[in-house]
Amino acid sequence: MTDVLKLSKVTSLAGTIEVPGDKSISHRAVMFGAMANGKTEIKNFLMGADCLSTVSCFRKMGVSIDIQEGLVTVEGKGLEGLKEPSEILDVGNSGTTTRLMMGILAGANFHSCIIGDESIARRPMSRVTKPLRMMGAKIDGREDGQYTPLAIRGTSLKGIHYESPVASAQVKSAVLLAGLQTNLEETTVTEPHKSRDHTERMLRAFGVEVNEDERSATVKGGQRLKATNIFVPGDISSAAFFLVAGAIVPNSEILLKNVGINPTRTGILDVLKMMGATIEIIPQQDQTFEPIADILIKTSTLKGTTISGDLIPKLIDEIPVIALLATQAEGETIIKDASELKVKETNRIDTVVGELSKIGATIKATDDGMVITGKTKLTGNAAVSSHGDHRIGMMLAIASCITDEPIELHDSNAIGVSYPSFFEHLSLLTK
Ligand code: SPQ
Repeated sequence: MTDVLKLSKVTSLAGTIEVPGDKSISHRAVMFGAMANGKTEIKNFLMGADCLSTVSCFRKMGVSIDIQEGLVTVEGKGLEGLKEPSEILDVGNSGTTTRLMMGILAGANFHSCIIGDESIARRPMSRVTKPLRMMGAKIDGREDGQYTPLAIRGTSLKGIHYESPVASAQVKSAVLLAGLQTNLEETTVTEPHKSRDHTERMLRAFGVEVNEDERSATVKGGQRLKATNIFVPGDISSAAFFLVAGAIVPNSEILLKNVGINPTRTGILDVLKMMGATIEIIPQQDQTFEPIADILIKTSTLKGTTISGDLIPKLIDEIPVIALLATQAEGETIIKDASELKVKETNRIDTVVGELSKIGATIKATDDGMVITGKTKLTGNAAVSSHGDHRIGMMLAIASCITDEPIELHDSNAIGVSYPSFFEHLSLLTK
């Protein structure tokens, strides 16, 4: 993949694709496999740069991880089997690797250092450092543990009940993973809105008891993870790009196979329905503890909507491409309660508004989201950039399918973070 791509309008998109494995689930499968006793086989693992960063970090802690096409085998030796890394743990661009690993390393019996790329260095880590310190963790980093590089001196931890100010699966997971390392104490995380629950589901698959109610999850310390085999469903966050493409490109019909439809992730499907899209969800037999469906999308007549509250955590990573969708909907689409967008790989309010404005969208930033007025003709004829953010890169590539003139997409390599076969799939569907 070259780093600057010239991308042009297509006449239609049609066909069937299977998007790669879910990024959130792939990370957790490697981490939990490494923490468990025995061999964990992971099918349909996402070979994206972020998940490979997780693999590399756990290899540095002495875990044997074998990668064959689509199959990853982790030889777990239990939590006590992790070794002090002699090198710095480099998380690359991955917030999930950073934050979940902080929870694991806080209770380890060794010292470790975490570093990442320049985007990671800007992302707030105090949201995890703070509750972990309440549990007794010894974590240091720039600005008192707010930013990487981080240094973690593993120590014994105590259980807490943490009221998280943000709905964040990364915060929740880090605290629960640290909680598993306490001496039989209970650890609970309560969130303002429920975030994705892949950690809770997968911990159960690894034999851990997790109690949940509407906005809380609780684990008891001292539980051991038992190795298991994991099938990773297709990533709905990757599917979202082709769901939007199918809805906005004329004469299109796309079938997406084996997409994960965990209800904590399906906000994009709710929004497509709210906006009037022609979409069919065909449930498939679950191969795992996560529900799966095939999804059929066709060119649609769309109307604007309001997206806020509980729905936001269910589609937080899809907002860039939902903004594009809204440019093709009649009337106003209002996205609010989404200030978390400011602390992703980029400030996704600024990058979405900035890049879509360059190609003719009527979009304005607000304090906690954006307002898009449609339906607008997207002009193209501009140089746009992913700004190193995979989701911005893919959103712009889908936008190019309907721009009057071609666009020049800079920094397209970022797409490899979560969807290395993105352009292959796009050309497969292009008629
Ligand atoms: O891993 P990273 O870099 O944080 O990735 C992103 C993404 O767009 O792929 C966010 F920028 O996804 C997060 C997501 O936003 C992955 C994630 C998880 O696997 O637990 C949870 C969400 O973040 P958060 O902060 O809401 O917990």
